[in-house]
Amino acid sequence: MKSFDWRKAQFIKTAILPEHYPKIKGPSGKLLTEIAVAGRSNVGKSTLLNDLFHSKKLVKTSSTPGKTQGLSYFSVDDSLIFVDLPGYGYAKVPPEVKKQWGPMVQTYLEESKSLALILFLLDIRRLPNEEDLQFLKWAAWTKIPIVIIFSKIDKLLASEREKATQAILKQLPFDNLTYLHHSSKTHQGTLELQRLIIKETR
Ligand SMILES: Nc1nc2c(ncn2[C@@H]2O[C@H](COP(=O)(O)OP(=O)(O)OP(=O)(O)O)[C@@H](O)[C@H]2O)c(=O)[nH]1
Ligand SMILES: [Mg+2]
Repeated sequence: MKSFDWRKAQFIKTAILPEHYPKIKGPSGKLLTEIAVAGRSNVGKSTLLNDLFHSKKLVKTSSTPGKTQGLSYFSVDDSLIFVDLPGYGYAKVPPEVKKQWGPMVQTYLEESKSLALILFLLDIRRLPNEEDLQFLKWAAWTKIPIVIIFSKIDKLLASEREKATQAILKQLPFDNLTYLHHSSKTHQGTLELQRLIIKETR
């Protein structure tokens, strides 16, 4: 297999409507496989992408949560596409932007032609809320594989993680979910996640 360089990540564009989704083809002429990164605002989606790409600033992270309001597309090594989905649940976002979020994300899940994997982030310290469960239901409806990523695990002691994990899993309406633990601060879980992505998209 061709070796894969995560550092060769590039920003492509931001899109809102399906007619603006980039359609990037690989050497075989097929659309490149897409991976979506989803979760509430501030959960660490953009930071996780920078961590995967070994980059500090390619993906804009928010000092102002809720700033990522379109679908942000990135390519890696001309082989994979990552889509940083806008986060939900930030109180200060204007109502008209909030209203747009659901249709935009739902349309994306239905319309994307090459979506192969959804990385769904949940903060290890918080129980899922209604919006998290709503997103999971939409995602499950598409039948696209979902991996739950428990983010910011550096914020808990290793001894507290298992209990926190089980408490969250208990609230999710699905069994047999694939999950892993990750910290963009310590990079714990990064290699495991990269391997999982390669495996799931091959
Ligand atoms: N301690 C710690 N902080 C993190 C981690 N990941 C992200 N953060 C911090 O959490 C904040 C939000 O991170 P973002 O990556 O911007 O979150 P987001 O999910 O992209 O948020 P939106 O774009 O608003 O949807 C930033 O201050 C990050 O530095 C982590 O693994 N550990
Ligand atoms: Mg973001």
